[in-house]
Amino acid sequence: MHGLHHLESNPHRRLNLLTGEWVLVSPHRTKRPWQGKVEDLPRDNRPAYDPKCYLCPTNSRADGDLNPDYQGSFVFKNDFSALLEDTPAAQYNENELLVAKTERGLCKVISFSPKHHLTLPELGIAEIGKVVDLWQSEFKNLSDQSWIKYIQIFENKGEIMGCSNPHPHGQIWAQSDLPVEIIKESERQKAYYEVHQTSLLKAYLNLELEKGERIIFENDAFVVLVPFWAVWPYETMIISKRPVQNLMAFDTQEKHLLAEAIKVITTKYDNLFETSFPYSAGMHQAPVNSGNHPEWHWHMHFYPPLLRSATVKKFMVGYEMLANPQRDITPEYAAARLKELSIEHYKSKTHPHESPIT
Ligand code: H2U
Ligand code: ZN
Repeated sequence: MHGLHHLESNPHRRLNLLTGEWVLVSPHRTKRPWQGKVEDLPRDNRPAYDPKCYLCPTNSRADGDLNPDYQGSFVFKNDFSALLEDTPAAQYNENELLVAKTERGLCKVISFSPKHHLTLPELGIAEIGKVVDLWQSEFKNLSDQSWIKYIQIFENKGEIMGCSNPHPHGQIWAQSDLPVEIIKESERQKAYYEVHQTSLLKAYLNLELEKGERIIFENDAFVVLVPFWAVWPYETMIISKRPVQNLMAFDTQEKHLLAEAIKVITTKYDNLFETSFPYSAGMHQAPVNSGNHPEWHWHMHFYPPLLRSATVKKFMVGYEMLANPQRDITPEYAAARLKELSIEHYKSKTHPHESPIT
């Protein structure tokens, strides 16, 4: 068996363990790998309170409700929910050619902080911890409703990702069936568990910890790494060291350590191009109200689009739309870059009064 270095400079494919899909890596195209630059973009002078923001305390939302004068985080039902609770069950199938079924669900929005001008990496670990607490209590409330089978907790950050409002916030969608990414990851984890009686991600994590070359950060409960099969240039995952099925299993200490891991990776992301780093991030966890899922191992994905600077993004087009995702810089290279970056936010260095680090 050859070591990875035999592949490293040649075009090769890597297997995504969680989905069974492949990514094409073309490292020979990066003759001069570090082409990153810090752009001199106009400073973001958002106020701490924006009277027109639907997430700021005391303001009104689309449905006419007033937000309370909240501290910490605040959750409400999305006024334009993509899924609705009162959707009746119905199916349509014509000759197995035209197939459809209704989907029941509900969508919530979580404001991470009353402060309009901050983002996750600019919140203190204790404040991020409050967001983790709210994720946990929302997960509990939603999973208490037996018709809900899957709960997706996520954050869409940055205009480039289609995020409508810079006020720090995330979303939760809960639904009566399993979405496609969860179906893929369920099948792969189940197949591994049936053979090995251990979680796929636990085995993968042990190997990564042994190798070390894709590890960005580690504390007693979580590891942040660039997955071997990363598609996005600076894609990462947070994986819990304990193979738990969902975030209800995290105790107070683990919730604090998760907040720390989130703070570290999002701060490093911002520092990479000295910009508020856009991404879609979210947790994957076991389906609910459908029995025990010992194969499922909690993890969080970060999918950031930026490639070379605050404005140069990777496009998933052409060959990637039609055939296969592809990348140039290797996951090992991305991990080395992210690892060496400071965990002190760049803004707090240049504008120490603006960004609390606690
Ligand atoms: P983004 O995270 O993609 O920006 O979405 C924010 C959500 O906030 C979006 O789904 C909802 C939108 O429907 N929203 C409300 O629930 N109430 C409002 O008053 C405006 C926006
Ligand atoms: Zn706001």
